[in-house]
Amino acid sequence: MAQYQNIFTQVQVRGPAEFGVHVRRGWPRQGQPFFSYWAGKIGDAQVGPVYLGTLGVMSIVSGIIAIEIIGLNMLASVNWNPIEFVRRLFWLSLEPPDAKWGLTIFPPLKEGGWWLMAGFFLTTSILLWWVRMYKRARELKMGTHVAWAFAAAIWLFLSLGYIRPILMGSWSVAPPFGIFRHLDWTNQFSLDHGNLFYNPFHMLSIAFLYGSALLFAMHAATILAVGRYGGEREIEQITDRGTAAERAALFWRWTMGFNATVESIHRWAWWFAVLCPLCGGIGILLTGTVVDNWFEWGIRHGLAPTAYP
Ligand code: 07D
Ligand code: 07D
Repeated sequence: MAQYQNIFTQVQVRGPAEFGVHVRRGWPRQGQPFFSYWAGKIGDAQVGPVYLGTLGVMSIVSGIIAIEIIGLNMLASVNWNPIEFVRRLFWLSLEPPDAKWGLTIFPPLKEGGWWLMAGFFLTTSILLWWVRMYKRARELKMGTHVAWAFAAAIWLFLSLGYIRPILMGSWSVAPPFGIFRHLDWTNQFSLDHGNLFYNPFHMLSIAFLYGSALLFAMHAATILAVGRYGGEREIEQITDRGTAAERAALFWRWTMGFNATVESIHRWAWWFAVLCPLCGGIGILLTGTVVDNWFEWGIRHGLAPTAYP
């Protein structure tokens, strides 16, 4: 029995390397494929070839420039001492321009200019990666669901670092590039605007975040639980009786009266995941622009208590 409770892939089928369909346009795929036993434990044992393409290369180069700017600024902040850099990496940060610079595009480099430049290259990198995902999906004649889900995350990213600062008239309100510093920023954001918990879009975002984890757990556990009947081979499972898919559906119908279908569960998951940053971005854009203090807003709308007993 215990063998069915495992979380690692047990069987690795090894054939000749698979090259996939012919690439109609663009670059040839790069790299000789090889097989990795450990990759096979968590996914496909075949690694590569990979499609790099112009967009991929441009995105990676932009990303490297962004990381380079952030890293070198951090290194400069510890007097170019590599040991201090490693020791204090989590606490180091590249900060946005001061409020006095407003939306200036070229503030002095050491007063936020580097932050703007890093932000530009990071954003370029992320947007190019989005186009790459879209185009790769189209090339394989797939839907573009992955790209649109990624777009929802990009929406939150742009709301935080680009759109809201523009609406507020200052880059200074944008997040810094730093591991722990961006947590301080997140905390300060909530304090500055009177407790983000009373922002209904933060509430919705949290509900979809928690919901995503719940759906992911339910779906993953269900499929693993019918693994002994070939549950992961979804296609031949859909129509036949007595299959893993039917058992999985019956399990939920018997436990809670309702069951998703093999298809609909993925729509549930997609929407929950997408709505988390989508609602989040709306909540962020409303903060400081339409609503300055969410606690006071909450009192006005009967959400927050006027006095604690
Ligand atoms: C597991 C997929 C892999 C991705 C990983 C992240 C980098 C950053 C740093 C160059 C789930 C790779 C990290 C490339 C390198 C430098 C300086 C995704 C998985 C492993 N955060 N945040 C983290 C980012 C914001 C918040 C961790 C990015 C907002 C809180 C990591 C962004 C706010 C906590 C990180 C971003 C916010 C974190 C783990 C961009 C409000 C944590 C992320 C571009 C939404 C947690 C120390 C993770 C932590 C954490 C990255 C934005 C809040 C460093 C890239 C401004 C409260 N954030 N974050 O696993 O441990 O994501 O922090 O918008 O507690 Mg953050
Ligand atoms: C950051 C989207 C951008 C990421 C992109 C990825 C790379 C790396 C690397 C491949 C995450 C780019 C990737 C560059 C590539 C590799 C290796 C998505 C991002 C494009 N909150 N809060 C949320 C909770 C509080 C605050 C969302 C919980 C406090 C702020 C989420 C609690 C205060 C913001 C959420 C809690 C506060 C948020 C984020 C509990 C602080 C936001 C959703 C239990 C004291 C953000 C409307 C997400 C938002 C956000 C959860 C508490 C502040 C649901 C559970 C009250 C300022 N919070 N929060 O998907 O949207 O993020 O708010 O206490 O901006 Mg919060």
